[in-house]
Amino acid sequence: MHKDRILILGANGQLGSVLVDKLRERYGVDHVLATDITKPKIETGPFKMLDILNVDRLHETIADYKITEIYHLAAILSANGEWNPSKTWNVNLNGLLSVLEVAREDHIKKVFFPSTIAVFGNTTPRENTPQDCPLLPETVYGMSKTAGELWCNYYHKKYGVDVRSLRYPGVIGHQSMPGGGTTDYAVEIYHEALKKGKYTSFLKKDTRLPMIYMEDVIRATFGIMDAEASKIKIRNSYNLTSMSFTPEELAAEIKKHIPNFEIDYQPDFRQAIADSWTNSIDDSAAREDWGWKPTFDLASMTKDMIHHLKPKYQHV
Ligand code: AKB
Repeated sequence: MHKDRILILGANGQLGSVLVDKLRERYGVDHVLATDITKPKIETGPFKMLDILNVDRLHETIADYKITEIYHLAAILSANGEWNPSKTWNVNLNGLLSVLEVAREDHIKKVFFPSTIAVFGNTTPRENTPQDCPLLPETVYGMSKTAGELWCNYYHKKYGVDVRSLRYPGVIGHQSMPGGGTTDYAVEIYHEALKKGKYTSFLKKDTRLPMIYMEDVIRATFGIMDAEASKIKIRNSYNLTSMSFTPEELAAEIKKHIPNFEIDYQPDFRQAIADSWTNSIDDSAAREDWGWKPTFDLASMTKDMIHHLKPKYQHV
């Protein structure tokens, strides 16, 4: 049995709900404590209601469950974040600061912090975006993650906290729905294609964004967390990618499986957010430092998504 005991903050989200089960497969059900501010739809092991801004409860939880590693996933995403900027800053940035401080005081062995392509902005090179580049994010979510990356670097350099981070592109998976992001269209489209045979995209047909399949995101997250500390040379956050496509290209791939599928386009406020992000990412630092390599492309992801989602909508 594994000695490590894992705490997941923000366990009910798109990634958290999948990561909880993957971590339980690796560490044992009772070694992974899932937490969030609301109850999960399905409990697959220990769960506790926990607000990341409540530092005393965080300390208590770590002591009670003898926690050794933290995955801090709680955040308000790019689109939802724009409805309440100060709340988004508070949850995303002050939440991270409480986690880092608690990790330092309680001698947590490793912390995972997801960053995002939302740290990029209009001054960032748009193609093959380098690891080190100008960051002038346009959303509060992006601002909070950019500042968060700097705080991770600071806590590592100053206090030796072993915090590791990835700049996630848009995440696509059949297991869960995203909540309030700009890349959400790339998950919704599969559900609507199978349910109704048509989808209205809130991004223009030629908006190219970096994306990754859930299986690869889990592999990347375990890849960086399993690596020897000496291999993690970047302590703000690693660029990460797998593929880049537009809504039109994604629709064309779906049409190969659902020939009658139709898409139309009604861009909303999320278009400006997407336009401020980059088209493709250079993740060679992650590949060189700790061996990152994606396995899914647009075609294999689409095949797998449809294979998993089809039974759900068969009788609709
Ligand atoms: C969002 O669209 O806000 C997220 C992200 C790219 O971080 N999926």
